[in-house]
Amino acid sequence: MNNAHLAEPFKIKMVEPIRMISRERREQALIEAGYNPFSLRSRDVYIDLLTDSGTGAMSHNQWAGLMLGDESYAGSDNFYHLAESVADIFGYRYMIPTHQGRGAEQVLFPQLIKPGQYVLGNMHFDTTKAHIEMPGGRARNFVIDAAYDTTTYHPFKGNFDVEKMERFIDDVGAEAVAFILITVTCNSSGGQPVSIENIKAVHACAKKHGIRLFFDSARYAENAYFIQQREEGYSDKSVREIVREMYSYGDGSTVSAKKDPLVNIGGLLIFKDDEELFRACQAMVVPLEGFPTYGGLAGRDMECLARGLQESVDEDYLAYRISQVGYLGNRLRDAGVPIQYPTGGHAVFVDAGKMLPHIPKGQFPAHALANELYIESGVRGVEIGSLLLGRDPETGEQQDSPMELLRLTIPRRVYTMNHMDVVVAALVAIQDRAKEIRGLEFTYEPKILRHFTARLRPIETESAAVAGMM
Ligand code: P70
Repeated sequence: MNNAHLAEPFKIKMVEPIRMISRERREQALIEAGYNPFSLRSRDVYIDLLTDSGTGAMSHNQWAGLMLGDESYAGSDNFYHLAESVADIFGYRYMIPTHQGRGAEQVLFPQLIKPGQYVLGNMHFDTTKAHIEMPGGRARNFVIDAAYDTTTYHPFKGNFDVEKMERFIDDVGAEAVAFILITVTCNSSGGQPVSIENIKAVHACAKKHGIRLFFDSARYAENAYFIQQREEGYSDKSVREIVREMYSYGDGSTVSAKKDPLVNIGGLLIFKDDEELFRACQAMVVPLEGFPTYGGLAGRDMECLARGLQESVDEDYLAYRISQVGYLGNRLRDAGVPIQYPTGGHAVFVDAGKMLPHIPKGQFPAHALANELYIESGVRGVEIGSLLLGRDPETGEQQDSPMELLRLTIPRRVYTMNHMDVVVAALVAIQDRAKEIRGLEFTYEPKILRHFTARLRPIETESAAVAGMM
């Protein structure tokens, strides 16, 4: 059953051509991009696995909704439809649309964080961490140790080590903690789910200390699907019911709608019942994002999102989605390519630290692998490791990344299994000459979120030069 996969629960009505440019042109394109796939033009990419964010295909129902956009500045019909959909899916009363997930972060976080306070999470993702640090907060991760062991199976590698977090709160005092943030699924540990049992334990800990609990929601439906498949007592519950239960333990959530809710742009800031905090955020959304009934989105975008939220919990879709990602992971694993195991919801994470042990962390092995993959096959992946983690904002030292991963992120409803096979063949070919791949150094290093715009070059070493002559 290892390589079994489900057929797509949709048929294709419109196609967008993609093309592969020659190896020579790919090499040239990468040099021009400063050895950073983020700076490649998308027309030079064959299969784009940079992100699952905003890259999904909308359904015909969503496209139809686009035509029903009510572009009134205030009180758009689509806003009210979206609020209904949010209440239906998450069970939350208050909703503010934002242009994307980080829009919600920039509105909410300064309301909650006093300089020097901590925000405790399983693993904070990049823009989230930046938005914690901008108002003077300090991001701390408490994911279980099993998350860092890519070879060993654990059903919920996104779980918190709640005891460790308890000890931390006891040490610093509850008043030094701004809030707790559960990222579902846990992107940085490999799109790994958090169990209901763990969410409950985090909730109990937050309650005991009088600390607010929020979700960072990009892949909540994939998380709920894993709970249904893996957690005792949940196999008979629907994904809808599980999502409702997950959110019943939180006070609110920032949502990147560009992932599970299947839209190309959009975000949400939602609250269960805290009217005061909602009002404070509503006031701030006006200067930062837009009037509270559009928050940076067009009416038509809100309509697509209202519909996408409903589609996100469709179980035929989720079964196919998770099976496609699993298929890529299983085929790579069968071929001996080291990956985070089990595969996550939105991506396969190749363990570049294991695949390229000759490249030190400071020379970004996963980024070197991303570049090699592009040269080999025109496939664009993304580094999730030292380059993304960056420097400690207080000391300026490179932070120690627990893993060096190359993320192969699968856009929703976009590529077929044949595309997955192309990716497998490319990585298998690279594995045979992994020793020749060289590390990288900066020629330009931006101060914040450096991975997006950095420029780099391969390091010339004696052994690399010798390898190059062979
Ligand atoms: C991704 C993108 C965005 C994100 C997220 C979580 C758990 C918030 C946000 C911000 C970012 C990215 C990374 C590498 C390449 C391209 C894009 N994640 N919370 O792909 O949401 O983007 O809507 O502002 O994963 O994982 P938004």
